[in-house]
Amino acid sequence: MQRRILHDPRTDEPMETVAVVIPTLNEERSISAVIEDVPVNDLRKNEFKTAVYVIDGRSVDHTRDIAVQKGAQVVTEQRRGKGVALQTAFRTVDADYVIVVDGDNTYPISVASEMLRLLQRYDVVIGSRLKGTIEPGAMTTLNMLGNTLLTLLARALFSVNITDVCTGLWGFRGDAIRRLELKAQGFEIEADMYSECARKGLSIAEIPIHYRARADHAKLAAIRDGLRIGAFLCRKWCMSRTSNPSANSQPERAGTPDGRQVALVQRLGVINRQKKWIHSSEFSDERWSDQNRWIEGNSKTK
Ligand SMILES: Nc1nc2c(ncn2[C@@H]2O[C@H](COP(=O)(O)OP(=O)(O)OP(=O)(O)O)[C@@H](O)[C@H]2O)c(=O)[nH]1
Ligand SMILES: [Mg+2]
Repeated sequence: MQRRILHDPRTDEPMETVAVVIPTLNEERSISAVIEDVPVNDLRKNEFKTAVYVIDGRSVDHTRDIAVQKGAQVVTEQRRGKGVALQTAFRTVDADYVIVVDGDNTYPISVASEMLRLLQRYDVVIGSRLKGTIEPGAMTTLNMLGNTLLTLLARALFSVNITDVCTGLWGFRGDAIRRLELKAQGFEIEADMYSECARKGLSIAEIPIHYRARADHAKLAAIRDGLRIGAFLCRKWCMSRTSNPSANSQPERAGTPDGRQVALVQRLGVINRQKKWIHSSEFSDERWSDQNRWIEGNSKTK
C-alpha cells in the first residue's frame, strides 16, 4: 500500500503528524527516559512530524517540569484517573496518528516507527507484552494471571483476538480514534478502547514488545483494579447487546478484509483470517521495504 506523502510547500516539512500521548501521575523518575526514547529522527526520516504530549494528573513531584524541559507539551488534567487523562488527550490533540504510551518507562516507545508502518494498513496497533518478552520482576504472578484472565474475558465477550488487553502501548489512526466513544475514568480505559474498537469494527494489529520493570511503585492496585476492569468489560458487553445493533458498524477502510481482523507481526509469514498463510505483498511500502516483515491475522468473527 503506497502512502501519499504531503509536504508543506513553504517549509518542506512532512504534513502527516504523529502525537505521542503520555499520561503521568508522579513519574519524575521515568518521564525523561520515555520522552527521550520517542524516535523523533526515525519518524522524521519516514516523513512524520512528531509532537509529544504529557497529560499530567496533578503530579506533586517534578514530572511536569521535566516534561517541559524535554520539549513535551504539558496538559494538566485536574481530575484523577488515567481514563480521564486519555479522554482529555484525545479531545485535545489533532494528529493523523496518535500513539499512547505509559509514562513509567516500562513500554518501548522506540517501536513507534513499526507501529506507524502497520497503521498504514490497520486502524489500531497495540504492543503485546504477553506475545513479547517480560523483564524479570516487571510483572508479578498476580498481574500476569490478571492480565491473562482479563484478555480471555475480553476476547470471549467481544470476539477480537488480541493477546494483551491491558497493555499501555496503543497506536491509532486519527480517524479511528475519533470514532471511539470512551467513558472509562480510570484503569478500565484500555478495556474501553478495546471494546470500542470491537464495536466499531476497527481492525487491530499487534506487535510483540519487551516489557520492562518499573523504577517506582505502580498506581494500579492489582486486585481492585483487575475486578473493576472485568466488571467494566461485562457492563460494556451488556450495554452493547441492548443498544442499537447498528452500533457494531462495518469497517470503513479499504485493505482490511474484516474489521475484526487482528494481526501479529512475525518474522516468518502471513496468515489471513481463514488461517491460510499468504504473502502480504500489497503491504510492503517502499519506505518500509528494509524491514522484511509479515503479518499473522488470527481473528475470529461472531
Ligand atoms: N494523568 C494521569 N495519569 C495517571 C493516573 N494514574 C496513573 N497514571 C499514569 O498511567 C500510566 C499507567 O499507570 P501505572 O501505575 O503504571 O499502571 P499500570 O501500568 O497499569 O500498572 P503496572 O503494570 O503495575 O505498572 C502511568 O504513566 C501513570 O503515571 C491519573 O490519575 N492521571
Ligand atoms: Mg505501569
